[in-house]
Amino acid sequence: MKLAVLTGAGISAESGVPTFRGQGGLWKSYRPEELATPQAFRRNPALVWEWYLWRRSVIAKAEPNAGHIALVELERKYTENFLLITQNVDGLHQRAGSKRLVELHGNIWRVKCLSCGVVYYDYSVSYAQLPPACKECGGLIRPDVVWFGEALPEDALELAIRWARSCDVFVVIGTSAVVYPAGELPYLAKEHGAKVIEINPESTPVSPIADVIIREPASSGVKKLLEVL
Ligand code: BJW
Ligand code: ZN
Repeated sequence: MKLAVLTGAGISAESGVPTFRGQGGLWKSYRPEELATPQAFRRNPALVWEWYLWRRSVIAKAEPNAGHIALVELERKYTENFLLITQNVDGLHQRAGSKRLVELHGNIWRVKCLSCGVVYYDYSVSYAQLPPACKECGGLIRPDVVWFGEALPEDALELAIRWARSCDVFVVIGTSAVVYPAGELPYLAKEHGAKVIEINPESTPVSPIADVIIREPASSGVKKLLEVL
């Protein structure tokens, strides 16, 4: 049996990392759609960096929760028949011990230089000046994440689509599933005959096509999943 799992911000909510939408989804009254865009960065890179540094500082203090850890157990059980597909940029799955994962929206702990193109990990939670400068060439750097209107990393998306099309069970955890193309993966899986399982305390656009719904927070929901899979 082949198992694919798609996660969103909701799996990190119990670690204290705010989700994007719904309660607590706003930062200084900006919506993510106003900050997570190349246009916003061009207009005001310092403001966008301020948001990312605030998020980094929250994530740096957070620990993986029972939901992240139960997914590591699932990976151990299913080995090469398991793939974790995450929209999250926080790195908490890796910190929990997940290895077989693809990041669809990049990683908040990586930066990319707009002048020389270098990509490197950078764990700073503050910089002497904003926006920060590239350590190689002094050019403007940006978070290496995927903003609205930008293409997802080709390899990661291809792999995610391949698994959605070929898995037997597709589990969707803690995502509003409104952001595409990630939000399309559960439908793709369903179309190809997979059973779809949703773990989310709220209903989402995936709920109507789900074969099983666990209306619970991720921490208890994924533990229940472990008992049945
Ligand atoms: C719990 C819980 C608990 C709470 N336990 N659960 C139609 C079709 C296709 C595309 C589009 C379309 N219309 C528009 C588009 C474009 C756009 C898009 O989707 N827009 C929509 C808003 C309509 N998509 C894009 O632009 C994408 N790129 C693209 O399409 O490129 C095309 C292209 C091709 C070739 C060349 C060039 C271009 C890119 C999308 C990038 C999204 N980026 C962000 C920011 C990443 C960096 C960062 O983190 O800052 O990704 S936006 C933000 O949303 C972030 C997330 O990964 C993503 C999804 O959010 P998520 O994870 O679902 O979080 P929430 O907050 O929405 O939901 C949390 C859920 O948790 C809720 O359901 C809660 O109930 C639940 N929850 N507590 C379990 N304890
Ligand atoms: Zn550079």
